[in-house]
Amino acid sequence: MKILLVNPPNCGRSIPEERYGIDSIRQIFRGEPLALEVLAGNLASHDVRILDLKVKPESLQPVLDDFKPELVGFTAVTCEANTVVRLAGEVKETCGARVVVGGIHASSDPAFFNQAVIDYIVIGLGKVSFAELAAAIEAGAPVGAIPGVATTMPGEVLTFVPRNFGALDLAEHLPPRYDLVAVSRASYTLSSIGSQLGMVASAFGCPFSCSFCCISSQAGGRYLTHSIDAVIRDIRLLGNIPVIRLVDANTFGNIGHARLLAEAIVAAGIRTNFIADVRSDTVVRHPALMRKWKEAGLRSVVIGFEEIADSDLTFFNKENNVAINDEAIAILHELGITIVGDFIVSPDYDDARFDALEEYVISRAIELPILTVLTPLPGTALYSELHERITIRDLDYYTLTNAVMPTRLGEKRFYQQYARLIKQFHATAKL
Ligand code: B12
Ligand code: SF4
Repeated sequence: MKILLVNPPNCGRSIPEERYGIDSIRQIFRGEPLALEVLAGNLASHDVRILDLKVKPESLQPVLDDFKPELVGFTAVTCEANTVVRLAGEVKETCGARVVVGGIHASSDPAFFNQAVIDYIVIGLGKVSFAELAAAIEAGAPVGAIPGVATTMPGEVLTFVPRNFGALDLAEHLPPRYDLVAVSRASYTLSSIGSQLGMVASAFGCPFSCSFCCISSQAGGRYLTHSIDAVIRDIRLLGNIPVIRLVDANTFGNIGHARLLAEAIVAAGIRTNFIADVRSDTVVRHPALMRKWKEAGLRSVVIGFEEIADSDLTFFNKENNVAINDEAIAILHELGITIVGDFIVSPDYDDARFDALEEYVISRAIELPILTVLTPLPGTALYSELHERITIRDLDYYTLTNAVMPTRLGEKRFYQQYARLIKQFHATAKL
């Protein structure tokens, strides 16, 4: 069967830009569509192509005309959900292919895609369930019994059999099809250091449940790791790439596994720079592990500090505190590992809280601070808690850079302060 896997174009709307002409917040993100490469790895019996609309935004129509796919799969984060529905409509009009949607938004809020232009929704890890779906479609067999796959029924309540995710869902003996995006490879660069960036997955899901986070929907709340051999194989498949982003939400969720992986990278003679996500409490409890990883090439870590007061961290169910965050910063600086620090700016921020955040980030010398606006993403615990306060429900604005709830400061002032901090932090940022 001819299968086209589509990465949607950079999309999402910006309130500060549309209402106040502040155009410095919106960013263009590019990186290889690893989810689609992973899916393609388990579709060997089909004729599969990957189309990255983030690289070539206008190319859907010509590819549909030329390839004439029978099955089209879209991935989508929340701010891409409306765009994917629109593109699915184009697919239906052009070639009538069956359309499947998977990824973060489909997994967190599957009912959103219960629409006429979409045939199936894949919830959570899709490498095996999508292959089962494709096989069933090809054989003309019923798909209703495939766990993790919902058949759309517009106007009715969406039902599906939940999938009990486990190691088999990783099908790790089948590597990602990195070759399918070879034509776009040159554009997968890390703009802050101007070098090529490759992506590798070593773990899925996360054992924690922070209230704002949508990751737990991916593996049904479980934390699964790839075998060491599979990770080393994937790193090698990328060839000579100077920076590798380990895309896992939490690379160090299993300490023993993380230790063995660092040792295996060194033993394999792999020399590259890694960027990976770690929790601050992991750094504090396991500084020796961080040292080992530094030796294995860990250049930067992404840490969700989120907030600068313990009460806010408790509100987010972060199971962490500011003292631990500070200790982790000191350990990482001592090791020479740069820090990409994620902070969440609440719409409740007043001038004093913006100033406090500014003071915190500068005093801790966090190399690359990333500020997002607190956004209750559909499907998260935070959404259930705050959904009555939400005033903007158009998912185009769920880029994590818009306030979808009323701001305490005047709206213009809020975005001016937000843009001011981003500009200031990025002027001195390094990775
Ligand atoms: C790499 C990455 C990117 C890359 C590449 C993404 C791409 N498609 O081009 C880039 C840099 C481009 C990117 C951009 C953005 N990202 Co991003 N990104 C990630 C990251 C770190 C890893 C994703 C990944 O590759 N995982 C590895 C793959 C193998 O796993 P997976 O994606 O979960 O895929 C599996 C299943 O979901 C499923 N599946 C996925 N797609 C499909 C499709 C089909 C058809 C099927 C059947 C199944 C399926 O099967 C896969 C294999 O099992 C995640 C965080 C995380 N750790 O998940 C954030 C994340 C997905 N990003 C996020 C966000 C918000 C963004 C941005 C809006 C920017 C921002 N403010 O951070 C932009 C969106 C672009 C835009 N403006 O339009 C959020 C999404 C939250 C949400 N609900 O919307 C996440 C979760 C991080 C976070 N802050 O919480 N991102
Ligand atoms: S924010 Fe990080 S630690 Fe918390 S649930 Fe999400 S991935 Fe896990």
